[in-house]
Amino acid sequence: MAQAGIQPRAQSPAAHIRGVADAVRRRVLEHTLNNNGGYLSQACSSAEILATLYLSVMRLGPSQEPLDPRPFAGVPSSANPGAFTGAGYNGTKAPELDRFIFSPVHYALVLYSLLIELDRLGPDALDDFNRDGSTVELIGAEHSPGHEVTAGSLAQAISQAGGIALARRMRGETGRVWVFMSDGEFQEGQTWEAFAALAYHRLGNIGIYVDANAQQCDGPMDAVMGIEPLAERLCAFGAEVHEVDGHDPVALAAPADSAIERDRPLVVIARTDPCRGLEQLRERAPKLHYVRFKSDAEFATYRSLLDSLRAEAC
Ligand SMILES: Cc1ncc(C[n+]2csc(CCOP(=O)(O)OP(=O)(O)O)c2C)c(N)n1
Repeated sequence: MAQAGIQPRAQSPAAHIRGVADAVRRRVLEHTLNNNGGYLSQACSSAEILATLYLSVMRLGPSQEPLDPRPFAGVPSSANPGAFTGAGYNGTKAPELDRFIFSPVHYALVLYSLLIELDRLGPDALDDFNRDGSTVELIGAEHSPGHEVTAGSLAQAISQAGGIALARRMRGETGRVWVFMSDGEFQEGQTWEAFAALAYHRLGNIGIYVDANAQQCDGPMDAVMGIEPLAERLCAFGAEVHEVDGHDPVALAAPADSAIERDRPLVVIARTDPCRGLEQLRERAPKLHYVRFKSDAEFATYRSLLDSLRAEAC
């Protein structure tokens, strides 16, 4: 307890982001235990990146959507005026505000968990996860909370984000476009075509954060198809590139300084650990893509790990 007259030291913004990231990991672990599997290693690698984007980098307004997500209202078409996207959870669209484009949508559980920690979603929002008719999809889509585009076929969102950034510049909007990508998406041709277009159009109003966790679905990136030297390749494609520790909120936020005027895309390659915060997961490497616990002993181990992480957080 603080002594009378002595104020407890306020938490630094970086410590707050770290705390939120840890809470996201705990929620995703709990969900994985209760739902026979989950994209858990993606929470380990990306929690600080996404928390830093929401809490430090992006200029977003308050959520416009209900705490309990609305059910699916059909795909957008002229015959379906009721269709909606999940972008309202990132605030209203305004010329001076930023937009967020979430690309590797199998990370959806991580994003939903973050939105819960940030009170943009209610604490029970995961109750409908992966249920028919729910927008809280296992593989997120444009109607899912926090999502603006459908990008289940990886590497498509960067092209859509480029179009949005170009349109915003043509309209004279000052808000920026932020994209979250995974490293597996740099194995795909569309990503490089999109970067060529971003550089050609001198789009300085777009910033891309890459979760470089060195993993993809079939194992380590290098064992499937290596993408290095990623920074040099992106520089050659005309981007301004920074490589940072992807678990350090200060290092993550530094390149995004809004005072810097750019005429080329910004890329932050966040080097991350797919087992960060859950050392036990290393025993499963390299099979980390989708974690499903099998034996009673494994369930017991991870349940007690969750209990100790919760106790540490108190
Ligand atoms: C175009 C396309 N090819 C393949 C897939 C299947 N797929 C889903 S997730 C994934 C892993 C990709 O690795 P990465 O995006 O780096 O994700 P992480 O390993 O960090 O989960 C793949 C290949 C897909 N969704 N889209």
